[in-house]
Amino acid sequence: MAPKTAVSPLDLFAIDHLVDEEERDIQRTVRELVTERIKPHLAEWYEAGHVPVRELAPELGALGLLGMHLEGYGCAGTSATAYGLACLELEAGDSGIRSLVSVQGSLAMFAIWRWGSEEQKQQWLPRMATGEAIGCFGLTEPDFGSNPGGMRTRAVRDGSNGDWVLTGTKMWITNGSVSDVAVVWAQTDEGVRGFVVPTDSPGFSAPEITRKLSLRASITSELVLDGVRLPADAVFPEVRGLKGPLSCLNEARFGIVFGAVGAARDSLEATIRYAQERDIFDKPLAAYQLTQAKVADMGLELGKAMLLALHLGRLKDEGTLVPDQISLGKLNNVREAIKIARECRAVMGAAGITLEHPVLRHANNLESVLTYEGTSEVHQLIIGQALTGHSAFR
Ligand code: TGC
Ligand code: FAD
Repeated sequence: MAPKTAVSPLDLFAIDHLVDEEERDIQRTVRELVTERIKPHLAEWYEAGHVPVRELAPELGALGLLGMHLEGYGCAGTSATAYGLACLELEAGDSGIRSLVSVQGSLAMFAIWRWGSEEQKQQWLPRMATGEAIGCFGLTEPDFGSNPGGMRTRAVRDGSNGDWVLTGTKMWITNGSVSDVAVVWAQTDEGVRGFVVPTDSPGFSAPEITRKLSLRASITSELVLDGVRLPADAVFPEVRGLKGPLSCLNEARFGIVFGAVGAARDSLEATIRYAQERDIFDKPLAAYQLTQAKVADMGLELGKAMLLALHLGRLKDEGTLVPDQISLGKLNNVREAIKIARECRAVMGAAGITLEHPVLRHANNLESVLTYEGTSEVHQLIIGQALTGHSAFR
């Protein structure tokens, strides 16, 4: 019998019906950008361990993708769901490209937008929205990743003008060495506070972290603050304590709930295409029951992940989404995406290990995605606490 035409795994769920026209247009535009501008270079960037952030940022900014779901200051002000769909398409290219956009928009810009003074917003947000200025977000330290409350970076008041002096080291900071501005969280006498640090400040440096085997199309750096002196108004005026940085993580984690679906979708689509073309023992790999059981299970998990992402998007747009629900989404979707990418790699056999196909690149990237923005274990503990009432972090 002649083979039937294959459908894209997400079409099986008729997910298009759940997305409105404006959201679909945004998704289509980002998909085109990724297909035409980004995908042709990914293998090269991944191999080189370098991505031209300075070149890409203005192009991403021109499409309104930087600080996309924020209102005012040159930002596009789209729905949260539209932002999620953009993250999905970016990560269908590469998690590193989605990270570039997440860190700029959901971490650095969101922090300034939500907690900054009017002067800080005016100074940075319009230039960050266009991609002229790049931002990074320094929370993690060498000894404090999952437990950022233990951070050692310290900011103390100094001199009659009320200057701040910052000392410490941040670790694993995306976009660090290419940033114009760093949002840095530091201990003060009044608890954790956030600082807007121009990266040309004396005493600031951002050595790049090299030899990564994951997220190679992304720039990752240390931030070294060696007595960086800042004026009194460099601090976020009101917020104190961990809820400052954690409120920003909610935004970035939300984007990852969608983004992971993109990496999984791209892996599965590439694998189905390959299995249709690859003949083994005289017939296509796709025509074997064992292959079909795998692609059916992957398509099912992919569709469920997408439905979860859309559900959380709708909750966010109606203003009822809570952090525990974001943890459910991040835990499920990244965990399932990495399983899918690894399974796809196995289905492809040896071809799956090369940069000719995206599957091992996605799987390797997802190792970072599983760890950053709260490891799977951290999200299990957040959900466990919500369900049982007991905190098991300590
Ligand atoms: P805990 O005592 O639970 O809370 C301290 C204060 O924070 C409030 N809070 C939140 N506020 C807003 N959103 C949330 N999700 C919040 N979770 C907690 C809480 O109400 C409390 O407020 P207050 O006013 O009473 O002081 O804090 P804890 O020290 O026990 O830590 C909790 C824990 C472990 C869940 C948290 O620290 C955590 O999430 N750890 C993981 C760290 C993490 O995700 N780091 C990410 C760094 S950035 C990054 O990875 C970028 S990757 C690049 C990319 O995104 O693409
Ligand atoms: P650790 O906290 O040392 O955890 C090690 C292991 O212990 C993990 O398996 C963890 O799940 C487990 N664990 C932790 N706590 C518990 C517990 N209570 N019970 C049981 N098990 C536990 N950070 C930023 O601030 N800004 C960035 O831009 C940024 N970009 C990043 C980019 C990349 C590519 C990567 C890999 C990381 C980035 N990070 C960034 C850092 C990231 O957020 C941290 O790596 C993450 O929070 C985990 O911290 P850690 O690596 O120190 O692991």
